[in-house]
Amino acid sequence: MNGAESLLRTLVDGGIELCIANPGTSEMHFVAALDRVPGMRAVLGLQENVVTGAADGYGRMLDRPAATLLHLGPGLANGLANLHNAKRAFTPIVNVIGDHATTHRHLDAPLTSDVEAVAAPFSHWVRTATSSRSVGRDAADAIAAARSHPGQIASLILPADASWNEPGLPVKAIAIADAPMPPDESILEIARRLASGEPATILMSGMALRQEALDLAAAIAGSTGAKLLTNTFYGRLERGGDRAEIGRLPYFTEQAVEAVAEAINLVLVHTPAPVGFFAYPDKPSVISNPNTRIHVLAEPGEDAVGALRALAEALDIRGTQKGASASQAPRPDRPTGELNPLTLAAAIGSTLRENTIVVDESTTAGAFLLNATVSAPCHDWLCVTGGAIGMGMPVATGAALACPDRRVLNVESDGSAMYTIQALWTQARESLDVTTVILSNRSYAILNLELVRTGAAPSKEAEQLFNLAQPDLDFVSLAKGMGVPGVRVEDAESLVRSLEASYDDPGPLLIEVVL
Ligand SMILES: Cc1ncc(C[n+]2csc(CCOP(=O)(O)OP(=O)(O)O)c2C)c(N)n1
Repeated sequence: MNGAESLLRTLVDGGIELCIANPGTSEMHFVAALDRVPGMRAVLGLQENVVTGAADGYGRMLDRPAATLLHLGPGLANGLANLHNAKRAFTPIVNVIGDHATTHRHLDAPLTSDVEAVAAPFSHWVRTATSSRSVGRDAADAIAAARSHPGQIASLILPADASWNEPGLPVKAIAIADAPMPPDESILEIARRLASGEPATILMSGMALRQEALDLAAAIAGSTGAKLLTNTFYGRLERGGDRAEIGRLPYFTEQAVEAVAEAINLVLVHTPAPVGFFAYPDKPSVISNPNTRIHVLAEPGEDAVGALRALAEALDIRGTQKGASASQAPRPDRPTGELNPLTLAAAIGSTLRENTIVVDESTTAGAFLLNATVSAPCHDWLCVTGGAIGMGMPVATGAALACPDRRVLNVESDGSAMYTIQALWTQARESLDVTTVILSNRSYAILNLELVRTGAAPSKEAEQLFNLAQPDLDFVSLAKGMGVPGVRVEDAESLVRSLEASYDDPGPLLIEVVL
């Protein structure tokens, strides 16, 4: 057995069943070994930011890592933006990054670079394998790092000779410890603060946005009068149906400041204290009121459900009633007429089906989506966690690979779509049930807003740089060229019909919504 095979066997033994890959010459022995190792599915992504984004979507849905296969420093560099989003989502991923053979590195051949240095800012764990004998151990350590709490990015650099040399020695999976509980004293202190009746907000993200944690938090909020909010962007929120409703901290600084202004106590669960997404000359960077006391109920690596249960017990709240905190708002009616952000949201809200996974990279045109879907049947909501656009189509692809029995609805603004549009090809090749709704406003619309908000002067150049018309992008043709059927809709009735048709028919479909 060579090093590559031992690496693959170790990955499979560690529960990694999917390798999303964009390989090159230095990864040939890894690719060849795939045939000899049952249990590993390999899926091709046509650019590395598709690969890393798909691994993010997969990990967010299953809470366990996929592997990526990337080609030296440049291949990794292409995938960094979505690795950044994955890191911000606490998604577990094991990157396998091929590199030149150890005997070749000193020659500075064209593809040579400092791969560790490229990986480091976007990884929690980085190691370069040194021999075929130790690569199995390295892989087991990488899996353990990725699966530790909260999920982590582990990057294992694989010199070609560590791959092709023999012997390779597979290593058994390392047991992962449960997430630790936060200290009792801090839970009791938070219970005292919440019981005092002082205005409080509980701000949540990470694993606190899963149903059990949400139900506990809603019971705590209901009994103490605290307000419940998610941070603005999160990896995955379980919502709809009988799940507890939770508001969202707004994106714009002044609205976010307003949302938490009254809190005397701000309780954080799996999220840092909120800060402005950007700095502006005349706006604060810190969102919370300077008089607010900030309490950490559970750090991202700690047990959020356990902490919320302990807090509920300390407050003498016994049990949660299923559905008690679910939204009572009516679902929107099927819209008719002109397509705009409101009718778009109503079309999605009125048709969304049970168990759909929504990947939201809708930017400005999606402003009403969360409200319009709050009373839809149970579904999951995935956001751009790190602000690096171009995540939606890859993450949707990975979520569909993770959950083949669920429909993925990717609501995707047109500018963001163009970063990683080749994800559609993987969706077609793997027959994935992904409905992509392109919000075609032919603009980087948010940048027009931000130009004004930063106080920069509007200019002709800016107008030109934020405008995606001339030529108009033809998304239906782009999709067709990658094997995905597409339809362009120009009124709300057609959008509703196309959404329902896509939910009924297996495989991917792209719907271009002309706004
Ligand atoms: C990787 C990356 N590059 C550039 C940006 C800057 N940026 C933020 S939003 C945006 C345009 C978004 O346009 P679109 O997706 O069409 O949404 P719209 O604003 O029109 O709703 C750009 C270029 C970014 N956030 N991330």
